[in-house]
Amino acid sequence: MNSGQTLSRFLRESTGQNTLAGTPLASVLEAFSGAAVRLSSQVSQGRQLLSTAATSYNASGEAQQALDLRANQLFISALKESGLCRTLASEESQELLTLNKDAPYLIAIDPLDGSTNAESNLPMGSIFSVYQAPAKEDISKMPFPAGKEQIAAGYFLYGPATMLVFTAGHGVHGFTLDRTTQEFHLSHPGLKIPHAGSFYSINEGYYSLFCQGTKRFIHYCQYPDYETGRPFSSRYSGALVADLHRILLDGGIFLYPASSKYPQGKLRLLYECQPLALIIEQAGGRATNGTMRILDLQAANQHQRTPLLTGSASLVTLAGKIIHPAL
Ligand code: AHM
Ligand code: MG
Repeated sequence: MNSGQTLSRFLRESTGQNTLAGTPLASVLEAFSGAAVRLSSQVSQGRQLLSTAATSYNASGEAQQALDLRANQLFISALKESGLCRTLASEESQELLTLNKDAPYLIAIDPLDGSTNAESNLPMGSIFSVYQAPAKEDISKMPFPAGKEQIAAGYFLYGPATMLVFTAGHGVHGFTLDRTTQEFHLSHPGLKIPHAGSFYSINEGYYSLFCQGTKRFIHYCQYPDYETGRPFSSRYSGALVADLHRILLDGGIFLYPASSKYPQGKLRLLYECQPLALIIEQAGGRATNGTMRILDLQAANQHQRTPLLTGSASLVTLAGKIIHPAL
């Protein structure tokens, strides 16, 4: 894999171990990247800073901003045009959508993650997940299988630069958007998360709402210890994609645990936690809900929430033991 190679070339020309090139899955990734390039340029135009009023509410009861709806539309039309997405689950659509009858893939997306950052001009992201559609689908049931059945997953990070990080089950690759050419270039081939790390990422404002186990783990992160490099540094941006990206590159742990405000956690299993769990596992890390592997879970409905602990393998294992010592 050539560092600097463009995404279009990577998706169209087979070289070495790249078995993705020219496949229908590569066309889905092209559709995602086309929509994300458009979204990235809209985010950088700054219209969200001029008018931020919420226009409606999504299935989780959260305010939708114009940018959330725009992002949803961009991904839906790109996927529809690809002809490859049978069923779409989106954070911003109440119900499952059928885009192309008999198409080969089921797709789940969070079109604009961390959109409350929009009005502060802070990072945001988009998350996606791809499954093979079953031969026959019982439309009365949730068609999405357990997270470990994902055939690809990725995220776009709209930060100072726009990045795509994805896996199609053979390692994790990071591409960076060159704004002048509007092309993604391979900047982070074969990403691996450090086995340990010194960042922890959690909304500590909810401290009093956490269970004793989560409070114990926060104390662990804060307690000085030369050997493990503690106290760890705390980082929390309010955009999962941005926080997780730092953890992927530098090591550490991201937690969005259960609290008395969100007894099931806040993040959604299907289109936030499972795609990110696949990326983190492919990079050598771990992702659990505290006791169970995220990729072993199957969403009972598309907006189901789950607690999430993810990042460096050693820290996620330790956090599970500290938070749930009896298990
Ligand atoms: P969103 O997809 O509606 O933006 O919600 C998910 C976001 C995550 O990006 C972030 O980690 C979390 O919500 C922040 O929530 P909180 O403000 O409760 O910490
Ligand atoms: Mg989100």
